[in-house]
Amino acid sequence: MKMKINHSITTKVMYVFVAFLAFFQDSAQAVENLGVPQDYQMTYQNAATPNMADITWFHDSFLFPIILGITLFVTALLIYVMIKFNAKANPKPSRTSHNSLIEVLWTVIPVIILIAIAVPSFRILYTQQEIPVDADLTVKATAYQWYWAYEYPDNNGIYFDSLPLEEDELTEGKLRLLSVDNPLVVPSGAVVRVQVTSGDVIHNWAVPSFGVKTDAIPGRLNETWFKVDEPGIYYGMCSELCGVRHAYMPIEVHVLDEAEYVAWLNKAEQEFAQVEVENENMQIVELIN
Ligand SMILES: [Cu+2]
Repeated sequence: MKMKINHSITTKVMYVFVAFLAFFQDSAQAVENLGVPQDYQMTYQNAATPNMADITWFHDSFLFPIILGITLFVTALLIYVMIKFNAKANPKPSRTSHNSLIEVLWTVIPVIILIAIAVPSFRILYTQQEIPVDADLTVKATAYQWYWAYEYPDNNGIYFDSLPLEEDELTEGKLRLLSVDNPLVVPSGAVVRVQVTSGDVIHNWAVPSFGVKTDAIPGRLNETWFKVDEPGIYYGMCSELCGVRHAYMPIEVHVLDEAEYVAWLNKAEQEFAQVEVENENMQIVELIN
């Protein structure tokens, strides 16, 4: 009897395990969704750019051990004081105050730690800010309540709106609150300059796997950059509270290899550029008249 119960539990555990494996295999094979949040995720998304790799290193391998060391040291001190100097163990407390050596140490050591943290921190901040070489491609992201619009100023002014898919538009592989109708498309391995601005209130163009988070401010052109080597789909969101539909302005970036990108560009120029060029011409004609 006992054996039988054990056996059925083992079988159930096996089934659950196999189902788990199948689930993860499925989600891995679905589409090339690379920069995407995972259920119960605790850490950063996988780095898609050198900048995000730097940020991940800075946080996981540099800052975290320092924080851990300080926390353990302070905890050990507290425990030591609680045991050694409680009222029972130490009924007659010493009235000592001031100790020059300790005071110098607890000032100098934190300063050294802060400087050690500041050096790599500022280096990463600087590389985020400065585009290392001439950008291969410039795109302009304009935020509106509540969607993004993308423009390719060097490609016949390709301009299109990027709106989230509604629940009933979500087909296989599309993600709720992340997939859009017209994603931003860029070539892999290219240095992409992103100019970010807004048409109404402050928004923020943020893609976690790129390590990019730039405010979109009305009347001001902010600049950031990224370079992604691995073709795939990467997701982000507006990251500045911008109104009731703040959660409904996702960012979807398709990174394509060179040939696919050129093919997309040709299609996009027909689909998105001409209308805008005509409109511009119309406006110029109106201005002249
Ligand atoms: Cu927004």
